[in-house]
Amino acid sequence: AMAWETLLYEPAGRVGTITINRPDQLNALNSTVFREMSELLAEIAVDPAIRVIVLKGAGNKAFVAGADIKEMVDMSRREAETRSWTGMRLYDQMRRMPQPLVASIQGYALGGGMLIAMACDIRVASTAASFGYPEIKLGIFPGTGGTVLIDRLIGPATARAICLLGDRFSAERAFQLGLVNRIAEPDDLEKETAEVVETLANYSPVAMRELKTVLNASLEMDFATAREVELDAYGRCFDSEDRREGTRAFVEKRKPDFKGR
Ligand code: CO8
Repeated sequence: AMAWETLLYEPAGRVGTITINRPDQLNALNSTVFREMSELLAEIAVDPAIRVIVLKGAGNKAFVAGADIKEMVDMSRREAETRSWTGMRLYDQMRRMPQPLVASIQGYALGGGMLIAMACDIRVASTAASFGYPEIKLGIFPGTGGTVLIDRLIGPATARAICLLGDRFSAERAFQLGLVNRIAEPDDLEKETAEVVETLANYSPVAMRELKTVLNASLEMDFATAREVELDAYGRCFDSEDRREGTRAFVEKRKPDFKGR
């Protein structure tokens, strides 16, 4: 296993847990985090043992308090644009991972931190977590695809208010908006995350991968094109041993044992 400067990675059984590990900076995303996340995900993508990825932040205060503002003070426009590309490519890479990603959010998920949570497939949050896009207070806005993505995920009226006002909102509110899929008392976050993870870890990795392909296409393409992607992905999925196992197990009234082929 590699040693990372800003990340911890713990593979255990079918689950790979990534912790963004800059707790004294509230896990702010600096250029090293972006680079290391991308390298680590590239390794996990080709590890067939790992069926689910959990993303969390170190410490109990923050999931991720955003992109690193200290790096931005003297940054040129060119550097900022390059950085935004790097960020967007990371968020795309996360969505394109064959394995589902589950964000486990115990504290602040702000700006680029809310965005990295939204690049995960499922979000579980503690009632102590809080969310928001505070960028407008810095004289910028969520420029790493964040403005466009939130608009797609939760609808334009609320997305606009979140971007323009920049205020923080609770996990309960995030849950109401559909931004968070499940909320838990702080002490139960780990257990509730583990439940979601176990569910995902037992499904067919083939179906999971193909399904994510279609959902990504739907996010990014027009209806007709996305449906063509869907038909293709469904065909590939239907060709799998896992599909035979899943349907057969139903008929035989037993639990399926998916192999990932
Ligand atoms: N960047 C850098 N350092 C940070 C960040 C951050 N986003 N957030 C917190 N820190 C640091 C603080 O500076 C402080 O460090 P130090 O001890 O060196 O002064 C340490 O973390 C602890 O933070 P606080 O003392 O501020 O803790 P509080 O409990 O008082 O406050 C808050 C917690 C409310 C979360 C507060 O830290 C805060 O407002 N943080 C900034 C939140 C924010 O504005 N996030 C958006 C950042 S911009 C962004 O994400 C843009 C995305 C688009 C571009 C992406 C390019 C790839």
